[in-house]
Amino acid sequence: MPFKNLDQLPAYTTLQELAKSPVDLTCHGAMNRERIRSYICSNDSFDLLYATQRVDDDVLDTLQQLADESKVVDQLLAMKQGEVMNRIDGYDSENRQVLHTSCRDLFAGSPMAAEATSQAERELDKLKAFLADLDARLVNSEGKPFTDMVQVGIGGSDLGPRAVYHALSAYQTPGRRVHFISNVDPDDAVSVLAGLDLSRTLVNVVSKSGTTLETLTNEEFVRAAYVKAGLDPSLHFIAVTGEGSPMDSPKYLRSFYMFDYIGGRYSATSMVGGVMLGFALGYDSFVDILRGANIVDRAAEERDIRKNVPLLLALLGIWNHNLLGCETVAVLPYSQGLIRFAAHLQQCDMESNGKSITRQGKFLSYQSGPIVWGEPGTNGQHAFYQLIHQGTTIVPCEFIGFRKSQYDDDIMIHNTSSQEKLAANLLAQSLALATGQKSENPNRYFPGNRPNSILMADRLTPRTMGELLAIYETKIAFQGFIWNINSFDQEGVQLGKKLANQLLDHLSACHLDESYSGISSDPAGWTLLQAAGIIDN
Ligand code: G6Q
Repeated sequence: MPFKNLDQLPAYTTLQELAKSPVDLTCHGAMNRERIRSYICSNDSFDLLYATQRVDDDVLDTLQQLADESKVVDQLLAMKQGEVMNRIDGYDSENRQVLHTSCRDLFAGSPMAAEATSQAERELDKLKAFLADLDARLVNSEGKPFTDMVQVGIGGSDLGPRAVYHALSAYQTPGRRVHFISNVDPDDAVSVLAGLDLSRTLVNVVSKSGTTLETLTNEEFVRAAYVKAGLDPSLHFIAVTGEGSPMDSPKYLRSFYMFDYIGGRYSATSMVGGVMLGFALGYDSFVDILRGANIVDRAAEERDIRKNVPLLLALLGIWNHNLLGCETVAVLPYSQGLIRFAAHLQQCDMESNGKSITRQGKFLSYQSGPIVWGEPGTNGQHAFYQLIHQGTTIVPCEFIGFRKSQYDDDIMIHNTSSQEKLAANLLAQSLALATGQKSENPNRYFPGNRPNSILMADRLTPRTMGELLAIYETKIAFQGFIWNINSFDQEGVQLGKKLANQLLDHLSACHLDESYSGISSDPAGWTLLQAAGIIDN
């Protein structure tokens, strides 16, 4: 499929014209009933309310044209059918398929990438058997059931799964808890291990490559704690890794596979998330997450942008970023469960779309991915919302909210529940950002026209969490397709890793030979080690 650059698409020129005078949301009556009620896009559980974006029908029609001209839905279909999308033409690259959607293409009869889905099914069967064993007979050496799991992994092997675990802790199997060690900072491992009864804890080591420094170091750290406690690690340690990786070894109690066509940051619905989430929530809840994700994967095939939530979200993002010139986007969930969701999205979005070259290896002449950040509301309101309302930088906001709480345990104060207070705050922020406030007093003046949208569902459940994950994964992929970049590699993380290894080589040489000096082979690195006081001058 020939890919065009964003600025080669005729619709982009029209959008540039339209962006000179975007709709003014601060005008009296701009946020009218008809606009609010008609600018809603719904897919299954989620409604996207976007009347508070600076778009009108002309802009939306032209964004539709942009979607059609870039063949963005065809590109998604090609991805899901197994085309090699992770590549840069004519240059050495990962050169892989991108098939995270195959992990959840289990419900529609005929999967789009049959071989990948049958591999996912095989791993799911293994997981089901393992969880049944844990319920029935798999116990520790003293015959007691396992109560805790520590997931050791980093990046994609940590952020997505951890975000989902926190989001769904309300549905946790009683008596089971999960903990995470990701950072190579020894304090991370020490503080997590301190509160645990290791004899009743499983350790789930997750690394697709089986070579990641942080993960292998932390695995050894935790193994040493088991040995010190007189426990046999082979009865506690589980692996999730690529088939044939250095971690694909019989030393583990159980091993699960993930495959090279699943990118780390897109792997929460593979066994990377599955083993831990299955342990914490039960097998059926994990399947519900997959079901939710698959519903969105299928809804994303819709070509009408007004009926396709991830596509509309992607296009609104491009409108704000490339046409209105906003540098960042804040993701603001009004749900405490989503406390780690922005952290997951920071990786998923910025590692995917923080690129400067096209899929043909040419430098981009327009902006690619924005800076993504966020925190749950209403806490954020008492922190950084000042800047969002009155600062000199315009920050488009993506609010996420739910009509009902997870625990259904609430309190009425002044005739409203806490959940209603939460929802009212979300809607009020959205409106305030859009309409602003006129005032003679410049200190109390709110400029308004600050674009935002709201993703709203009934309740945060395993299924809606799966939907939310897939909405954002797909939004990110759609944006990458339109920018004509490869959203599925991460070469930008390699240089730092290489230099860290070089510095570690110096430190290790110093431990072996006190007279060692790296000044001639690596003057900058060696001097920096000295300047930072890591080695003596
Ligand atoms: C994600 C990246 C990266 C990766 C970690 C961990 O898309 O590839 O964040 O997930 O570097 O890698 P391993 O799973 O191989 O340890």
